[in-house]
Amino acid sequence: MRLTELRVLPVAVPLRQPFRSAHEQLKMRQLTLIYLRSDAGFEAVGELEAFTEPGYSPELQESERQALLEQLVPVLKAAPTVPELTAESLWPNVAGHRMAKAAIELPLWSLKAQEAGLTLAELLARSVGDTVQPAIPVGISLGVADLATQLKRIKWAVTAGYSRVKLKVAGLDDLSTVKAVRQAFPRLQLIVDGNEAFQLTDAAALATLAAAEVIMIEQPLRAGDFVGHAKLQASLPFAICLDEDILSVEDVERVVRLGSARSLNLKPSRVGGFAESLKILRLANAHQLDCWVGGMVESSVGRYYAQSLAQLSLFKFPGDVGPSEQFFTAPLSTWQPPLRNRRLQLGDQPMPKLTPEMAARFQRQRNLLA
Ligand code: OSB
Ligand code: MG
Repeated sequence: MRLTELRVLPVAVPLRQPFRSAHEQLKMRQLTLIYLRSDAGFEAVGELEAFTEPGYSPELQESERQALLEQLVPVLKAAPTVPELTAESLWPNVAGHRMAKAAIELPLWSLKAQEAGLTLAELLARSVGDTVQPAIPVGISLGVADLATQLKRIKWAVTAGYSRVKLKVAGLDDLSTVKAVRQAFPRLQLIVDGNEAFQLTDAAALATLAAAEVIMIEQPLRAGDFVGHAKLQASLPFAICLDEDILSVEDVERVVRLGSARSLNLKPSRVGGFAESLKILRLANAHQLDCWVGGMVESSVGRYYAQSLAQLSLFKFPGDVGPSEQFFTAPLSTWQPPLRNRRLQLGDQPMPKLTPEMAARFQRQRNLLA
């Protein structure tokens, strides 16, 4: 496959309501869309999913856009024939910048799927010898809020067809909210996301969440603290799931060796693309680490990639991959799989196309491969 066009379009999309985590409060989602065209005339759009605040990751929308424009695109321009579809083989001499690499690597997989006459999910499944689920149960991630707000949101989410709820917490004070939610919803599949807000000395307080029958807690401690997470996991009766900590398959090897977690939140853009995601999925599966697909408050463009990955049968637990309308009113693409009969219906969705307005904005951008 040879690339003939690459165009870049920064956008800012307002959120319906602010999304709060222990890291930040998100009101406006800045994204950079990447348009690719191959010599066979196929088109795909990717999305740079870095944030503008440095809490979740040191990779920022501006720094990664710069890395993409100044480091990644020149390499593609010099050698536009795409070799093996891994960030490693595409940019062997560029360290880090995983979200920038993923913004190009993911749509390259979409181009390859189109060339092969497959859906993206089918191509991903073939690469690991797995099958595709045409419809999947999905979860929803709810930002930090008071009890009354969470109860209202959960009622809406259950009615809308979500199968599992993730409550974000920003500290010990929010644990009582989780327990009260359990009282109101005795049968809800419930998980908690700490986004690094806790310390090892909070272990006993966190263990009280067992009474609320939470299935897992995501990233309770600071990223990098694999040893601390192993100690905490040994003292908790429910699973730890790592998110911020997992940037590569080597991080998962460390989790296996130390026992830092029993579950992984897998985000293709955080780990630098699908090739690394599939390596992680294989390793996690070999070691009974329960892997599920996370979200990055993506537009429908980014959700297409996360949802296609989540279609693999290897994923057993509902991901944060519901419709992007949860966050945004104005869609950027035609990719809008409906949540019906408590399943996201992905089986009969045609490849996403940009809305005419977005397509027109792209055509005015320079072709960086010309
Ligand atoms: O910690 O999983 C997280 C959003 C932004 C940054 C980090 C996280 C999240 C979410 C949202 O939880 C998940 C989604 O996009 O639905
Ligand atoms: Mg998380």
